[in-house]
Amino acid sequence: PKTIYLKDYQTPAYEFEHVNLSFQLNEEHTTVSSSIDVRVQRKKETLFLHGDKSMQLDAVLVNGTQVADERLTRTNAGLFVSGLPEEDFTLKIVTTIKPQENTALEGLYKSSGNYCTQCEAEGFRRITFYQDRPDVMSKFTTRMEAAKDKYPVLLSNGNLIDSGDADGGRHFAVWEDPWRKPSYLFALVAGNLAKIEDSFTTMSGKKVDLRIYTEPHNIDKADHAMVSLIKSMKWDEDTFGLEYDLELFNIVAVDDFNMGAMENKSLNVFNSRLVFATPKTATDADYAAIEGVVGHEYFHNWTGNRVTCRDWFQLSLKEGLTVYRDQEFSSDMNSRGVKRIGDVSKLRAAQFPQDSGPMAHPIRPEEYIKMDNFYTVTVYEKGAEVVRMYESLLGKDGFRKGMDLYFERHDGCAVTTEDFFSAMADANNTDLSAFKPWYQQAGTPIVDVKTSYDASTKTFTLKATQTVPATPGQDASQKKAVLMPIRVGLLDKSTGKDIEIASVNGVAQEKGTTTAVLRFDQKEQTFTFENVEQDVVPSILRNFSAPIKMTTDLEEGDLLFLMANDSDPFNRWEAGQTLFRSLLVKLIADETNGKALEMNTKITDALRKTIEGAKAADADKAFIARAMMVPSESELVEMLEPGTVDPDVVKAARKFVMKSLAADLRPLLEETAKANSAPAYKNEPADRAMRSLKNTCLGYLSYVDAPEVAKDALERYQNADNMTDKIATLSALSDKVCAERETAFDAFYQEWQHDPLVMCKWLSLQAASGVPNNLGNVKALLTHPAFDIKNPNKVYSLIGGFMSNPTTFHQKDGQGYEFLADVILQLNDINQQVAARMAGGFTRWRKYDPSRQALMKKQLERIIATENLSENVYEIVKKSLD
Ligand code: HT7
Ligand code: ZN
Repeated sequence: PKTIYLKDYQTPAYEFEHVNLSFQLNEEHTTVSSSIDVRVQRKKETLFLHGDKSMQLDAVLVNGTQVADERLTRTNAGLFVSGLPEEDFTLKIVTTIKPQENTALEGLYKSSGNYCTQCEAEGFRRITFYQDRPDVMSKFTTRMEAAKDKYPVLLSNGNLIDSGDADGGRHFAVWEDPWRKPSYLFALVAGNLAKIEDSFTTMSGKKVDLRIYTEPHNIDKADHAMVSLIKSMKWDEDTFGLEYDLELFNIVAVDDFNMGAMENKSLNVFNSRLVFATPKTATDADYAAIEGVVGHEYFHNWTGNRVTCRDWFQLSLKEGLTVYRDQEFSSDMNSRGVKRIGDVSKLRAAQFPQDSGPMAHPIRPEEYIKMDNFYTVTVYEKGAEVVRMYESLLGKDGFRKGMDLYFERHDGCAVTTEDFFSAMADANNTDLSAFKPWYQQAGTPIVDVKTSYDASTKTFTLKATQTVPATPGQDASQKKAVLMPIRVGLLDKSTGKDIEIASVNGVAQEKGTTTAVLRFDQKEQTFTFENVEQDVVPSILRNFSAPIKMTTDLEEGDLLFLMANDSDPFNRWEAGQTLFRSLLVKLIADETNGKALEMNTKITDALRKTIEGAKAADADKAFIARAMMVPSESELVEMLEPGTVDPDVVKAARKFVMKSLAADLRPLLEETAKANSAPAYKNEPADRAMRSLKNTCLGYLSYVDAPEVAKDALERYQNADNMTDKIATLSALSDKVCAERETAFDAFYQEWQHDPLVMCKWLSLQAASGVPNNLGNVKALLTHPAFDIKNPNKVYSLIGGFMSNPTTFHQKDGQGYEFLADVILQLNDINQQVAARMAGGFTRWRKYDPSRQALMKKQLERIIATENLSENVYEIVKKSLD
């Protein structure tokens, strides 16, 4: 496999001005004709057109004349065309493809009998031969023709300019997109679809028609997505002054989709999982995810489509920025603090492990074999954190100025992360050069902070050091100190209130400042807060102002104090998490050394106070539910030394904490669950918060060893009137070996067997279960009618759920590993993107104890030795073994 390097980037020698596409969609094959107006930028160069080997090349014509065979060279990757005219010319290409046989779900394929496309990153080259690279931007006109009865709806990007009947019971539609775009934003849909419609009037008074298409039997599930779309359009105008630029915006939901959704210009294609929602079929978390992703794809219209990426190394330019935008949107629509806690939890559970493993890469990677493998939590989530740091450093207004300049300079262009960086710096007239390593260095910076108060000088001092660990291809000595904002507040020890911060290092702060933003850009740096009248407890890294691992000299008492008093919701939560983490790391060591485990009762008491807070009239119940959550096993694994992790020990330690808390707080948990059990479902913020709190209490109570617990959970399951509560009760039962578990899971199956998305929940709950011999259950589910290996959602639910279940996947005899390798090899021939995602289950093999390491390595070696391994899987496995 060939590695692509950022350093090899070259501008295209030929520009594609306009592309006329024509699709003849037939059951046996599809014919694609493209006619391209080519502009010569550099004469005499050979033109390379990307093109997958699965396509049949029927004809290549230049200015209407067939190109001689000796001027065409076809390879596995595409077609070289030489001897081209030195003046602008027309290139015509005809190909034949078979979408009905496409199981990779890239390019043109069929889902539930309907045609749809997925072109990002490199799917367009499976449709026709083309310069399939984001810096080639063209105006597209698309004509499609298909059988009218089977495919009554024909859609593409832009505006419908013509339509009508054709011979043989067929019909056609012609779409014209007035905006130049790269091929990855092209989309086509043809099928039997129903729609809901609404409209939005933009800030300059233009009416936009909004349509969501689904298969007819699901059309009653799209209303929440439509409301989310309208909210997104309004939010982008209010927050960034960004208005929609066409008269039509379409969303199409499809069942078979490799990722979440795709921002094709004016024709977003969505995984149906991120469109369909009714209270009976979707959880509160699903509703929130739909709102966030509908927003995300809509926001791409400016950050991604109007301003796009020069090359795929720049992916974070659009993805990091758009994730930041969707996070802000969701924060404005819901509770900001709770949203931030959720986002940071995700970063810690998924991105931090990636950043310290064999797949670690900077948010702007420098090389790849398959671009698909770089749609990662690093590019997306860490990328969003990097954007958030500009906002922290420059302030909200400064950030907005940077965004305005970015659009002013680059609208209609394909640009780089460097261009974004320059817009931010130039708009604010500030030197941000120390910020650049965020784009170049992989690895999570480690920051240590020591604090002290000097009563005689009335100064509070914070000494910080930063290091970035070694990552593949970058040793620690190469890593530079990087500029990061550290938000700090100081709490009066006697009142627990924030004090006003007068000045730091001699620089006066704005009047009324209670959170200072420190610019930390040296390996070692001291920050002195002046005029601090009394000793304080510092609240450091408020709102998680930088994506780092921080240690401090704060003691247990300080953390308990912050947990009770901090005005910053993130740090109030974080103080509790820090206490839980240090307790759990100690318990893991004790369990490893055969010592008896002991609960820290101060933590129990603090948690009791937190839960009791729910009785207050103004209680933030969604926050309390979050604060009750004990760090996940994957977060704990990350804290342990490489080569030492025994997942059974981690699980035992965590279970001990859950059981102790459940036993000690049982009456309070029961009382809180009862007080927050609403008589009937409502989809309002206060009701969602109550459900979250109630279900967190029930989650704890499921750790109580008493027969009435399972009985109560089953009863609650039977009485639940919404999916959030159904899933909460099922998961409370899922680790138990009891008749109630079987009854509830069977009832769920009977009720929902015909709804594939609900069946995904049923599969993932079982895959995540801790019951004995769960591997046997997972293997049996592979042949269950509810499972379908060709459907990514089903694979992510069952196999993804199994991979993140430590007891089942890491079972000591290695059978879990062998099973995953079998599935990866099966998927390798069906869907390479999904196969590579599953191979990610092995990347952290060096974290585990020697015997598990050997067993996982054996499977990685088995996979890499397999013939016909896709580049996608090869890259992940090779990098894991290196
Ligand atoms: N920009 C979209 C990326 C995407 C994708 C990438 C590779 C393979 C399949 C895919 N489907 C969608 C999604 C987004 O970030 O908005
Ligand atoms: Zn995106």
